[in-house]
Amino acid sequence: MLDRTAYLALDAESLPHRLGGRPELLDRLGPADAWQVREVGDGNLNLVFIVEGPKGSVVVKQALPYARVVGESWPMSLDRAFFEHEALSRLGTRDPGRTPELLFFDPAQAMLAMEHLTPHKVVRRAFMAGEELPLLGTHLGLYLARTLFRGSDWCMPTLARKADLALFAGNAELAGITEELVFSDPFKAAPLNRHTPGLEDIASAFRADRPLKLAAVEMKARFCTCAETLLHGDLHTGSVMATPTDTRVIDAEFALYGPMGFDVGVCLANLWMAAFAQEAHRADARAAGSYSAFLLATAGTLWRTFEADFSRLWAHERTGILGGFDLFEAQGDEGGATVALTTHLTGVWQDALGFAGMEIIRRILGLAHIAEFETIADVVLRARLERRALGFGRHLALNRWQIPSIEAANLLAETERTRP
Ligand code: SR1
Ligand code: MG
Repeated sequence: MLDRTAYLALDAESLPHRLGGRPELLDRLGPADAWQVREVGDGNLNLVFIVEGPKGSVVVKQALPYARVVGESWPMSLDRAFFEHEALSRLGTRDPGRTPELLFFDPAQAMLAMEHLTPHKVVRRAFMAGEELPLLGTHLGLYLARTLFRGSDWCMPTLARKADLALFAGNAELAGITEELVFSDPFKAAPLNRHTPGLEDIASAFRADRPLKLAAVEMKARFCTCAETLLHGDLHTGSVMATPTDTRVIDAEFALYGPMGFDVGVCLANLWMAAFAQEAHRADARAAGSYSAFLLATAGTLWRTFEADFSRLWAHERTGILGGFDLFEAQGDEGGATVALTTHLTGVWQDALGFAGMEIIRRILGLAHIAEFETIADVVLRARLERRALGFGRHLALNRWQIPSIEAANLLAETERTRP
């Protein structure tokens, strides 16, 4: 058990004194007495500091012993910083260059120092500002294919995969948060739930909606029992930073072994929700339509890139215990390997739609909302846009076996988004 008696939350004033002896920081920043520090964390859990010195800048992230979004009444293990470090190390190896460079990890202080991504913006903020990120869909599709494939039994040596499965099973507290907040709370009168005034009828209808609750139970069962690969575990657009030419994935403290479709579905859901919110963020309907078209095109590129790169990896890196080269290619049956790939990708797609539906519903009726909707001051407009998104989320969850393609899903999103 790690001794955390010396743990002390950082603040901007004490940071240079406390970290000024770290060679990794002095190399990057220059002398500590010239450091400028600001706390910039706007997530639900942690402290995040940008530290600037004469030579450069870094980010220092520290876990708090409680959930920042709720306060000290919700104690939370500091071990999540350990799992974030372990996960980012692995994800960065599986898709090199797509995560920030890690500088040091201090387990006793639950603290991680990393590259300061600049001029990158949190993608959710870029979406609200109407900035187009032309490579985002390609980069995220590649990231998803490489991390999900290379963390699974299709690729990894099975002993290493089983050891990782056991390691990340220790992140049970954060897995439990997802299990409750995503798959259970929105479908019952949970104390932490909140919603925009005007959505009482649909919130109540969802709590009484047996097919939807059955879909939630099915998706929760997939999440809890299908330990297929190492997931980021919280891949919404606040966990991605980008410029027009670069994309980085951050904030991996929810990492766990789970179904591939979870990361894909959460990511797609956040692109779709950004489209549903556009009417409130652009000058007119035409501008909203045009930016939504970019968001849906990004979703399309993401999925098609994921499929293509996953298929490439399937052909060349199927070295794990599930590989099956001996059953197919080694016996001249390339077609059999292709059928296995298609079956697998169909499963990932259907899971992704189900998880996307859950993510949309929980971001509107559960505890943790998204800035695209939350910043809409006109609550009548906000409720109208959220209601459309809820209808779409429900449709995805209930019809995940009937939506054949990303183009079909995007068409549904656009139809719901423009519903009178
Ligand atoms: C108490 S944590 C609430 C949410 O914030 C994180 O980013 C996850 O999405 C979690 O569900
Ligand atoms: Mg986060």
